[in-house]
Amino acid sequence: MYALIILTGLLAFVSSKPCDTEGSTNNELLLSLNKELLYSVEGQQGLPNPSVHLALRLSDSHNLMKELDHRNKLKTDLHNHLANSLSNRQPVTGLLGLYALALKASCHDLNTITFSVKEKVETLLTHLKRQMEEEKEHIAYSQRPLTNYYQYSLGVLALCVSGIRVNPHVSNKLIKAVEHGHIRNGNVECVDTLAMAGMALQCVKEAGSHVQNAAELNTALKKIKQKLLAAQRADGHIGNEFSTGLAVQALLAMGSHVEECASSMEAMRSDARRKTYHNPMAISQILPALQQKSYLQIKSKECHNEDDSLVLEPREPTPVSPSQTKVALRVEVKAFKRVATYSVDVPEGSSLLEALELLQRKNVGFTFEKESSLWGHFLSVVNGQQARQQDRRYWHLSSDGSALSQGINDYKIEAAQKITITNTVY
Ligand code: B12
Repeated sequence: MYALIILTGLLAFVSSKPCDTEGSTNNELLLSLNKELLYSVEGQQGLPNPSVHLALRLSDSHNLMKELDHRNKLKTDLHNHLANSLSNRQPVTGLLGLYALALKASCHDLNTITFSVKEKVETLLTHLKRQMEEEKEHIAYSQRPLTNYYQYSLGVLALCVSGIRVNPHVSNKLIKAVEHGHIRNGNVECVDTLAMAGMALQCVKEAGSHVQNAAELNTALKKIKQKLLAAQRADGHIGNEFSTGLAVQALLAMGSHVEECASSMEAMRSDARRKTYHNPMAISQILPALQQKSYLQIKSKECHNEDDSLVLEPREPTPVSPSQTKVALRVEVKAFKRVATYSVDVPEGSSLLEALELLQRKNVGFTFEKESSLWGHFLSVVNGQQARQQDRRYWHLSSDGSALSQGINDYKIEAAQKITITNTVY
C-alpha cells in the first residue's frame, strides 16, 4: 500500500515537470544563466537594462540586494534617459513599456513614478498611454506604428499587466495587424513580434476589457499560436535561437502545456550549454521561458518570502590575447546599386565590430558609425551614409549570402568569408 502511494506520488511529480528530465543538471544550467545576468548588471556599461531586471525578478532564485541596487539604477539612469527622450518628443514606447514591466516585477507602485516634461508632471503610465495613442494614430494614416509592432505590443502588455484598461481602439490595431499579416520584418513573418503580440493580446483577453470584439480577439490569438507552431523547426527552435524564448513564453501564456514546448526548451538548453546566449539581452528573454514562465505572470507577482540564496563568486576578468592566426575577410558594401569591396586580414575569433574597426584604420575609404541599444552596438552609418529609422532603412548584415542572426558585437569571424552590408528597406 505504502509502495503504491510513493509510486503514485513519484509519477505525479514526474508528470508535473515533464521538461525537467535531467533534474539537477537543468537547475545548474538555470542558475548559471541567472548568475550571468547578475554579472552583467555588475559590469554594466551604458544604461541599466530593464529587460534584464524583468528576467531577474521573474526568476526562482534571487540576490535581493543586487536586484534592489539595479532597480535604483533604473529609477535614476534609465529614468533620466527616458525623461530626455520624452522632452525631445522621441518615440520610446518599447523602452517605457519595459521600464514599467521591470518596476511592476519589483512590486513597485507605478503611480509614484513620474516624469516632468515641459514643466508638466505626469505618471509613467500616463506617458505610456499617450505614446500608444500616438502610435495608433500613426498606424491609422500610414499602416505602421511610429516604432514597430514589437514595441507597440510591449506597450499594450505593460499597460495591461499594470492593471490599466487598454483602449479597445489600441488593442484593435494590433488585432488587425495580426489578421492582415502585418507583423513582419521586410517580407518575413517576425516570430519575436508575434510572440510579444500574443502575450499582449492574451493579457487583454484575461483582463476582460475587450468584450465587444471578443471573437476577433480570439481569432487573432489562434492565428498567432498557429504561426508560432508553424515556425517551429525540426531542431525545436521557433524562428531562430534568439526568438525561441519569447515564442515559448507566448505559447505558455496562451495556454499551451509545457509538454508541447519540450523540444523548444531542449533546443534552448542545448544552445545555452554551447554558450550561444552570452548577450545579457538574449539571456533575459530565454530564462523566463526555461523556468516555464512568461511576462504575463508579472501581473500577479507578489514580492514576499522570496528566495535570497543567489551568491556571486568574484570573477577575475580572463585576459584574451588576439589569436596569431589571421583570416581573410572581404567586406562588401551595397547601397542603391553601388557596390564597394574591401579586404582585411583579421585575427581569428575577432568580433565583426573589431574587424570593421581594423578595416577603418587601414584608411581605404571604409568608415562606419554605431549606436548603442539594449542588444549592443547597432550599425547605423556606413561610408557616411545613414540607414535611418525614419526612412525605414537599415544596414542589413550577411555572411556568404546568409543573414547574420547576431549583430556586430557578437558575431565572431572564425573563418575566411565575405560580409555583405546592404542598405535595406524594412
Ligand atoms: C524590430 C527589430 C529590428 C528592426 C529595428 C528598427 C525598427 N524600428 O523597427 C530592424 C529591421 C532594423 C532590425 C535589424 C536587425 N536585427 Co533586429 N530585431 C527587431 C526586434 C523584432 C525588435 C527590436 C525592438 O524594437 N526592441 C524593443 C526596444 C525597446 O529595445 P531597443 O534595444 O531600444 O530596440 C532597438 C534595438 O534593438 C535595435 N535593433 C534591432 N535589431 C537589432 C539587432 C542588433 C544585433 C542590435 C545591436 C540592435 C538591434 O533596433 C531597435 C529599435 O530602435 C528584435 C526582437 C527581439 N527579440 O528583441 C530583433 C532582433 C534584436 N534583431 C536581430 C538581428 C539579428 C538583427 C540584424 C543583425 C539582422 C541582420 N542580419 O542584419 C539587424 C541589425 C543590423 C545592424 N545594422 O546592426 C536579433 C538579434 C539577435 C542577437 N543575438 O543579436 C533579434 C533578437 C531577432 C532575432 N530573433 O533574431 N531589427
